[in-house]
Amino acid sequence: MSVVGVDFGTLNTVVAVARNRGVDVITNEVSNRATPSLVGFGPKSRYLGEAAKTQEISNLKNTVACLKRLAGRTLNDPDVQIEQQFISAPLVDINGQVGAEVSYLGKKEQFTATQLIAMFLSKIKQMTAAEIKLPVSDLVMSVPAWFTDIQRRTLIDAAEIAGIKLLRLINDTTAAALGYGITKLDLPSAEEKARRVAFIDIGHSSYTCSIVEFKKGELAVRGTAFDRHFGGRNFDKALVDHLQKEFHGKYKIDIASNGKAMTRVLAAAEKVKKILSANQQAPINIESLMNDIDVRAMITRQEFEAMVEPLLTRVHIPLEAALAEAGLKVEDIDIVEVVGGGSRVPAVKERIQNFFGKTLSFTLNQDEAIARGCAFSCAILSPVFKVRDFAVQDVISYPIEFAWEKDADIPDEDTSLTVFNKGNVLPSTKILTFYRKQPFDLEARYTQPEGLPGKIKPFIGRFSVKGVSATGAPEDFMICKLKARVNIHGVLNVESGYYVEDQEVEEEVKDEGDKKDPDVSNFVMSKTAKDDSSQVAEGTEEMATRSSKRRKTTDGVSDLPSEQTHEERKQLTNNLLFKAMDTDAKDDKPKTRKVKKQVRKGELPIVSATHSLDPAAKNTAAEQEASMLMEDKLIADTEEKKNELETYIYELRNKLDDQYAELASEDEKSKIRAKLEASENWLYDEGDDATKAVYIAKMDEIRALAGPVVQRHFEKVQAEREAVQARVEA
Ligand code: ATP
Ligand code: K
Ligand code: MG
Repeated sequence: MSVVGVDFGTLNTVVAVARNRGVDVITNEVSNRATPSLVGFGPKSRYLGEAAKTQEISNLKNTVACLKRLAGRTLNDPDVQIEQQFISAPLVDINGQVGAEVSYLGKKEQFTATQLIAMFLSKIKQMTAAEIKLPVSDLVMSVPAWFTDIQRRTLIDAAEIAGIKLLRLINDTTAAALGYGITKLDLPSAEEKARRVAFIDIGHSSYTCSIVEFKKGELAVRGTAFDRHFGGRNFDKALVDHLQKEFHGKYKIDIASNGKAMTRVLAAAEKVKKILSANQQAPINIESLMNDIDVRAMITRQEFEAMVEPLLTRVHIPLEAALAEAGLKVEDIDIVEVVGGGSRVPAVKERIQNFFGKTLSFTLNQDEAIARGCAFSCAILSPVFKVRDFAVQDVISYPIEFAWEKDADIPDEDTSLTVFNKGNVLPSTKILTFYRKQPFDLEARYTQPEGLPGKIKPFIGRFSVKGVSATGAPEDFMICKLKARVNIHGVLNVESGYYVEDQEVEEEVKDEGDKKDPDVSNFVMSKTAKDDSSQVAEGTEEMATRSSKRRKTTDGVSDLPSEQTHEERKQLTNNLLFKAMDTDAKDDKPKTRKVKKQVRKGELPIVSATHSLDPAAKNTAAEQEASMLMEDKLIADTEEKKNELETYIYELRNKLDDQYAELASEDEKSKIRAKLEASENWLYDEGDDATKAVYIAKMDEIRALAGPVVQRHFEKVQAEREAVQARVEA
């Protein structure tokens, strides 16, 4: 069993694994510590990761980049039109989801974003397994904090199609914060003031800032803000726009009219940008860019900074917003940690530094911090690994409301309520109470559609509550309790339902008022004529509360689901521990009193319709992925056998003139030479595209013919070795 963390980036993907000694970033098949997030298609197989990068320039129409930016999107989303500027394969609509049309195995094929991401994750899985020599299943992957429910579900589906068990989708900056906190031994204790760190991640396409508070053994995100269209590629684009004009004037060519030229200039621009991070000027030289024209240019840092000024003026916006959400001021921040390749531009660092008025900290590895944080998260969640306990409390990025139809029996009922607010803790569970006589439906949706990325729709899911009837409860209403949860992936579900009845029970009297579990709060959705909410709080006030994480609760425990996450199990153990300690401390008999309580009477089945793929579609996609993987492997094996044959022919021919020269008759030699020549001609002709079995058979034929000579040579070497041995021993 392995413990793996993946930073799935727009440009590059970094993989870290937890081993006994700590967390290491692994290298891929060409010894790189980051793998291009690319998927390509060819006449015989797919090209994934590094292979896609190698083929990219000659295979533009069949190469798909920026995979994660396509997750959960539709073709007509204006954000997808932006992506098309950076993706050379044509994007298409596939039943309402964006996908790409490519030529694969000699045919036009269309793959959805989910499938394309699954292909890449499958590659990451194989690559990791090959490197650590262990099968890969459990994994934690990072996502931008601004990913919505549909985007997260797309990644979860893709991971499942790739045969990966995703233990958690964790926000990028939260992962970096975890990696930071878990390795620090000097964090403030519970009584001390928390350490406040701003984490800033600027990648290839987006920019996020989170304000995080640390204490020993725990972190809590206080506020997160982002710019979804701010990253290294926007700086590259500014350079390309400049070069396009310059080349048009100087060489009378329009690179925008030529896909290959455009891609080459984009690659050159990225290089220039990187050089300018450490130098005052950088040259560009591209041979035969188009129309046989060689182009050259020189860019100074000053010129570059002028070109990207519109971007630089946006640097402070997410920083301000994150602070505002956290309710803090610049002076409250103790440390500013910066990660992500896009933050290496000196002018960007300068703007951030000016904003905070303090020297930036780079104690984390800028390219690897997020992957490492993911691996730590995986280690904490995985049952097979023991690590120092570290509690992670994140926040919800967009408010979520539930809506339902007015019940004819309850005239004054509201029909919607915001249940999760922006900034609420994540994960978070809320118990919703309904008074109903018949089965009913709930719809969950984002409260503020205008705040969502691009044209993502506010709809999250529809939940049908079954098994409701007019029985038992006061005035024949059934008191229905629904458990709505934004889980550790940041995905919303109505996880379970049950109904309760009011009963009188004997209960112990506590000295101290029990605090409510912050993750589990109760909402009465409907006020009935006979509203019994003696111990169930009204929603609005509770929702605004951000309570401390450590909790002593007795009530919340029964509300936890049967299939608890590892984290919840640990929390539960803590709760039980606290309870035990509380009662142990008292010598005298506990006092009791009679109270009215709601007692759980039975389950209410929930039927959910969400953006997740249905199991049948997921199975089909998984089978398709498995068969493409087999095909790729067969092609790779065939290629390997062909190369072996080629090498064997070459080596045997050399040996015939060298070590075999005196061991074979002229007749033998000419027969073997003839066979080698024929085989070689065959290889470059009809044998260029043969099957694995045919290459193996060819090799066997030559081996059989050369066998006697090889045997003689073997015996000769053996005899010589024995002679040497005899001399040494004499
Ligand atoms: P995202 O987080 O947006 O999904 P990502 O994780 O793939 O993207 P990173 O790997 O963090 O992105 O950063 C890649 C970006 O960093 C690229 O645009 C790259 O050109 C840029 N970059 C890397 N090194 C430098 C440098 N020395 N100077 C300027 N930019 C750099
Ligand atoms: K990355
Ligand atoms: Mg990134």
